[in-house]
Amino acid sequence: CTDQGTETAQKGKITGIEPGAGIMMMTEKAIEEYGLDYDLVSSSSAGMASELTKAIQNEKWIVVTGWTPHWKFARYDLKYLDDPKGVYGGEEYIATLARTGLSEDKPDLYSVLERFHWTPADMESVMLDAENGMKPEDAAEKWVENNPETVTEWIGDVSSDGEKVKIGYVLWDSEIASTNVVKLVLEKAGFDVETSAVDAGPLYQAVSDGDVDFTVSAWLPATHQSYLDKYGDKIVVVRKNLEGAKVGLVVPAYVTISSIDELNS
Ligand code: PBE
Repeated sequence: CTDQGTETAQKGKITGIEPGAGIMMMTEKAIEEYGLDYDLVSSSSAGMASELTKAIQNEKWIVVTGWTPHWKFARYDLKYLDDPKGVYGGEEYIATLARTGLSEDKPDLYSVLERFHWTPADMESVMLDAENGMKPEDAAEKWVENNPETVTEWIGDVSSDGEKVKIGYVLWDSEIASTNVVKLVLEKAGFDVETSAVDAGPLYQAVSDGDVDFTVSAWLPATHQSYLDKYGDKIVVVRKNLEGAKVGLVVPAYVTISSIDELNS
């Protein structure tokens, strides 16, 4: 393998993110199903991104757990490795999940959630501003200011006098972006919003226990399938809030292989 980036130091390693992420379980399965001679090393979303940046600066070989929407595709020339065994599923969507009883307890809030949906380009623009140095709240504010009609449509005729709302999420860049936008929109509608960031497992647990009102962070049908299997009977799927998402193994374009089954070659 001398032509695919000359450095082989990172070979044998897949740079991962938080252990509870669906993409980490999928990657363990990919290592097994493709018989890969690789270790999945867990990290954080931010840690994965900085290792990717470092590798690209030195044109080093690297493979990371990646997903779309994500700012990294705007910033770098990257590609997904083909997945002929379909371990990473196909097209994913992001869904809003509510605790049971939310539509009866807080119908105004629930109606906003029934309307909230946006596009990968929307989410990516918030992520990119945050990556370029804006605070996530400010990046969200910029998007809200630039999209007044959409925001007005989501809010509808809802006007709360400070009803308390709890949103759960995970510190994945995509969910930092969406959660900050939804928080701001609900505040515009008069709600008193609290967010809490936890790992994926505890997030599903919190929605099913009713410790949070909702999350906009569910990746389906494949990525979080095991969580939904475990907690789904006490969770309400409100709607898809983004279509056209994807997860998989991602490499810089200068890495010459194109498929997961070439990783051992
Ligand atoms: N992600 C981003 C998450 C969902 C959102 C793809 C890293 C995962 O569970 O894998």
